[in-house]
Amino acid sequence: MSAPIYVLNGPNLNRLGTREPEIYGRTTLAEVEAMCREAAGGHPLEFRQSNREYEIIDWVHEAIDREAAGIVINPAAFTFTSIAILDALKMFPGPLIELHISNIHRREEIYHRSLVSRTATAVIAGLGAQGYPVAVGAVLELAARRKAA
Ligand code: CA2
Repeated sequence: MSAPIYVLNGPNLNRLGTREPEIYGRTTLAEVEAMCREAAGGHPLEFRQSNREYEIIDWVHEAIDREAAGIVINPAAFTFTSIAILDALKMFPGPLIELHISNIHRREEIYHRSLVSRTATAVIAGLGAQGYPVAVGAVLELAARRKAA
């Protein structure tokens, strides 16, 4: 069994598709998960969401211990506040994609300074829910390149 891809989602994203559709669209998190599984094409995938910072940190540690193929993370508001999540992500040696549904740089200033970007391999922002399968595809590609190197 190959190493899983982790797709981690931060606070409030369990409400996706129910509020502010002009910013976040109408796709629910369950639909996002299905899109990710399709993009993974049978590759094992751990798809998770939490409103608790410590839980996300524990999942990053789990991904490190399981030598995950890659991590896609939408840290939501923790993007801008959590040095603890940044520190955990810094320990992950594989491909790490920071993902935002909205284009955070077009929004208010409080959404401009990502801490997570300091360690991300790449950042996807503004593609809507479609960014998730794009990110999963990128992780598969980057993991294959890493394996071949
Ligand atoms: O665009 C994104 O994906 C964000 O990571 C979403 C976060 C925001 O703090 C980031 O700056 C950008 C907010 C998630 C809030 O989730 C909602 C879910 C449903 C309805 C409204 C908000």
